[in-house]
Amino acid sequence: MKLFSFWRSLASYRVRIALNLKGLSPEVIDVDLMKGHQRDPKFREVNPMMALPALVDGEGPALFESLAIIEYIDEVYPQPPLLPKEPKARARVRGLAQIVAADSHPLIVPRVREYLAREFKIDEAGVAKWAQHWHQAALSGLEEHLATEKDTGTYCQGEQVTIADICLASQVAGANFFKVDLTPYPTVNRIVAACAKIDAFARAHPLKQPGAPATT
Ligand SMILES: N[C@@H](CCC(=O)N[C@@H](CS)C(=O)NCC(=O)O)C(=O)O
Repeated sequence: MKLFSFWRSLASYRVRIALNLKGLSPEVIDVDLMKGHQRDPKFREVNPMMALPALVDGEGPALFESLAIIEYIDEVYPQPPLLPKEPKARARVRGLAQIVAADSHPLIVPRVREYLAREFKIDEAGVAKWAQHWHQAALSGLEEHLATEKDTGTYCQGEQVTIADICLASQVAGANFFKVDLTPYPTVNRIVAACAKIDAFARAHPLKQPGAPATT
């Protein structure tokens, strides 16, 4: 198994957590997003969207999109399960995960920030404000769900670690990269702190990967 990844990539972080939870240790191939290596023709053959992560399990072509990869891993390596059994609980977990992976994260990836700067001449502070805004929008929605819904427990969905927790951890890591004040989101913070105590989450953290700085 081969994982195309980069320390700072939040979508790769999500997949690293899932792999760790399943006890899988793929060969890691680093694609340096800060040097634009995702646009190299060789990587474009792996993922035509020029984005991380990509996973090759056995024969290619590579799997792409973090949530699709995580559900693949969960189907092929079912223990421990990353989705609850009950249909409404599954929909809730997928919904929480998609607030992160489908609504918020796509707005702050390097290609979007680079486009804002290049095409609209938005300076570094303006781009940071953009990223903070979309982080705050997602965190507010997540906090409201998690603080008010009876299904919330130690983790997003009761006592089971699910795809929602994986995505929540990536949202908070990204918010820290962009210096977002996390104090308005106590339930999010509580759940992410519980996840951080799990080795599979802790080892997968962006700042624990080779090439990462000590702090951002
Ligand atoms: N929706 C995709 C996001 C993929 C994505 O945009 N990944 C970022 C890193 S977290 C990336 O490689 N970006 C490259 C770029 O924006 O140029 C997923 O969840 O896998």
